[in-house]
Amino acid sequence: MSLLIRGGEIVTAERRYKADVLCDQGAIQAIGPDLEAPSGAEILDAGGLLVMPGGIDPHTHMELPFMGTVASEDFYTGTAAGLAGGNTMIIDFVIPAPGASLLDSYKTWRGWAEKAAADYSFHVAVTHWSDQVHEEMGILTRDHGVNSFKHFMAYKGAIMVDDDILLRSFTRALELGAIPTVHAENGEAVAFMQKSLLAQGITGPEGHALSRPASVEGEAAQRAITIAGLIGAPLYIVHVSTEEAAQAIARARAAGQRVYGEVLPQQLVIDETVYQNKDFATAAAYVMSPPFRPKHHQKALWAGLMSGQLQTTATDHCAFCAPQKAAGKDNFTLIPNGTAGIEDRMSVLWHHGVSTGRLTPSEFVAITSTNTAKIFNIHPRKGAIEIGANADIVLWDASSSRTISAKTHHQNIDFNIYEGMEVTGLAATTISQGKIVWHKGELRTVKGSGRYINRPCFPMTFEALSKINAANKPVGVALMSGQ
Ligand code: DUC
Ligand code: ZN
Ligand code: ZN
Ligand code: ZN
Repeated sequence: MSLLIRGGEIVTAERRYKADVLCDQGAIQAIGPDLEAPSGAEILDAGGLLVMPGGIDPHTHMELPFMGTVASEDFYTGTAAGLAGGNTMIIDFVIPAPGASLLDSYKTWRGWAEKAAADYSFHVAVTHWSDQVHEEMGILTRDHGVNSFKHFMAYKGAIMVDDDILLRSFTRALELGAIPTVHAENGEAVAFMQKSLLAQGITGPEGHALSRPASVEGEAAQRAITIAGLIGAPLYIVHVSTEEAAQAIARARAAGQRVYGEVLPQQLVIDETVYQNKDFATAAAYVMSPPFRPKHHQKALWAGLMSGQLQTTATDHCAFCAPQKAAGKDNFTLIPNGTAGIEDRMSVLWHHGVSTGRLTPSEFVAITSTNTAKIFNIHPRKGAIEIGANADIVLWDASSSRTISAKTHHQNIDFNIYEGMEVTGLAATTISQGKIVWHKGELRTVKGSGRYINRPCFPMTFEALSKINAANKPVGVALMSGQ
C-alpha cells in the first residue's frame, strides 16, 4: 500500500521547501506540491510538521557481551526505541573476542540482529592480527557489505590493539576501499591510572573519570591520525569528547587529511560532575568510556558540529541496568561501561542544538543522518528525501515538548541519563520502509522487519591508488607506471 505524506515542510541537509511525498514499495516515488493520492493510498497529514530523513545512529551496541555481562537492550527493543525517537537505522558493531574469526563473529551478530525492527548494518572490529584477519577483511568487504573496521585503542588485556595492528589494519582497509574507525583512548595509560587509583583506595565511580583524563583521548586521537596520515588512509574517530581530540581532527583536516569525528549528544549536555554523586548507583549510571568531561569541552564539541569539523552524532547506545552496574560497587573498573540514549538522541540535539540557534534545521539533518550516510557510503539510499531513496522518514514536531523519563521511555533499561530533562522537538511519526512504525505515541513495530543494509566499499582516490602501487612494487616500477 502506498503512503502519501501531505502538507509538510521537507527539510534536507541542503534545503527546506513545502512538498508532499509519496512512498510505495519501501521507497520514495514522488515529491511535489499537491500530489494526487493513488487509489487506496493511506494519507498522512503532515501539516505543521517537518519532513526529514530518518535519523541514522552510526554507533550502537545492542545485546553486546561486554565486561562480564550482556547489554540489556536487544536488537528488537533497541531499534524499536530508536524508531520512537525518529531513528530509522543503526550501525552496530561486531566485536570478535581476540583470536576469534571476524567472519564467524559477523555471522553471530547477524543472527542476533534478525529481530531488529529497523534497518541495520555493522562495523566489524579488528581485535587482533593474523593472515586470517587480513583475508577475512577482504571477504567481509567483498561479500558482506562491510566497509568500515573498528579499532579499540583502549581496554587493555581485552579488545585493545597496539600501533602495529593499527598500521596493518589501516593499510588493509585502504587497500580494500574501507574506512578504519577508532575508539581513541590510550589504553596503556588508562590501565596504569586504574591500578594507581585503586592502590590509593579510590574505588568509587569518581575513579573512572580520573583514570581516563582528556589528555589520554587527545594523545590517542592524534596517534591514530598520524598513523592514518602515514598510510594515506581515511579515518573516522568515534565519540570525540574532548577539545584536544576535536582540535587534532581540525588540524588534520586543514592539512588535507580525510578525518571525520563523531559526537554523542550526552557529551554535549552532561559533564563530569555526575561522578561526584555520593550515591553509587546514581554515579555508576554515567560510567561510560570516554567518560563525561569538564564542562569546557562541550564548547569545543558544539563548535566542531557548527563548523563542520565534526560531522556526525551517535549515541554509543550500550544499556546496562542498575543491577549490572552494581558489579563495580567496590571497584570502579568493574562497572560495565556504557550509557543508553537512542530514543532521546534526536530530541536532545534538536532542543539543545536547533532551539538554541547553534544549528539550522538543515545542519541538524546533516549531523543526525545525511553525513553518516555519506561517510559510510549508503547515500542517497539513506539520509535523503529524494525519489528512489528508501522511505525512511521522520515527521518532526518542532514545537511540542516532552519530559524525558525512564517511566515513559521504550528503552530496555531501568533508568535514563536524561531523567527529568524537558525537551522541545519530537518525532510525531516515524516511517520505516514506507510504513508507519511510530505515530502519536504508539509503536507499530514488527519484530524482524528490519533489513541488513549492505555498504559497498569506496572508489579509491588517485592518491591512494598510487601509494598502494608504490608500496607493492619496487620503486622503479612504480615510477615507470606513471602514477
Ligand atoms: N564504551 C562504552 O562506554 N561502552 C561500550 C564500549 C565503549 O567503548
Ligand atoms: Zn594486503
Ligand atoms: Zn568506544
Ligand atoms: Zn561504542
